[in-house]
Amino acid sequence: MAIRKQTAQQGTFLATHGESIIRDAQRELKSPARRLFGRRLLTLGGIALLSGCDLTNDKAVNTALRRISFFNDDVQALLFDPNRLAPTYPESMITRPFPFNAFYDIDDVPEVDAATYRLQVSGLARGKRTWALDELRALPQESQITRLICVEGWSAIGRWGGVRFSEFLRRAGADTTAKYVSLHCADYNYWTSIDMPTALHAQTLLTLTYDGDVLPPKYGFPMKLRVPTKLGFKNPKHIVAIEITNQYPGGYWENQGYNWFSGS
Ligand SMILES: Nc1nc2c(c(=O)[nH]1)N[C@H]1C(S)=C(S)[C@@H](COP(=O)(O)O)O[C@H]1N2
Ligand SMILES: [Mo]
Repeated sequence: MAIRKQTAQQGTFLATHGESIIRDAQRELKSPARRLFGRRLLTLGGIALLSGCDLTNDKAVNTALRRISFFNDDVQALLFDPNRLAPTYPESMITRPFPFNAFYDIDDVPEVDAATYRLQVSGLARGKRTWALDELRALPQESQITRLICVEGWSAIGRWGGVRFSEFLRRAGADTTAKYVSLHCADYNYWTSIDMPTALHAQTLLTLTYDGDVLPPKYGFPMKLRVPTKLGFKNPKHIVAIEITNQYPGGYWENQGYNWFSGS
């Protein structure tokens, strides 16, 4: 499938597969997974982020969400430019309080024990396989303020800090010519996967903090992969295992009909 191809081919991806993506979106609206989302509007428009429009307020976002549903050529060209950075924002624009979202209620957020926590790396990697939290905290950290866009039709701006995922993968000895990175979570087998160009993207961070403090449980303690070029559901929280692989890994939502690419 075209969505599994590498960065250079992503530019032409939507031009070729736009119709099937629209079909996917229509299927989403009918799928049983849709019901889990309650009455909130599901829109494919989340990927508007990636359009690089200047999404500085909710009105602009909504306009973008509407625009995207038409999938005109301009939007397509913007969306799937792999060199494009997700927009960043000033501190004054952070959404407070930042929303919580998962496929279960906030009361069911998993409690991960920091002392015994280990991140496992498997698959096509020759480096260190098991990482304790302190070892991850000792890696070079950076932070960014970006917008998380949920496929359910809301978005919010937040600040996350952590290790560049490309840096982590390098230290883990990952084979960066592999096609996919899959990410498995502590909460009831949630998982997702991204293509290697996205994993290596400069803004993809393995985050350990939210707004300057240790990432709280609701936002994914001990760690959330922040991928601002992708929809919210491709930003896994509570990651416990990372696999580098050439086999298409799918994901929790992806396997229920969400478009795997879901971003730029
Ligand atoms: N482990 C895990 N990660 C997850 C989810 C989840 O249910 N479990 N939900 C995803 C979805 S749909 C969204 S929109 C964001 C929400 O992140 P937040 O709670 O920090 O706002 O987390 C994503 N990552
Ligand atoms: Mo989401």
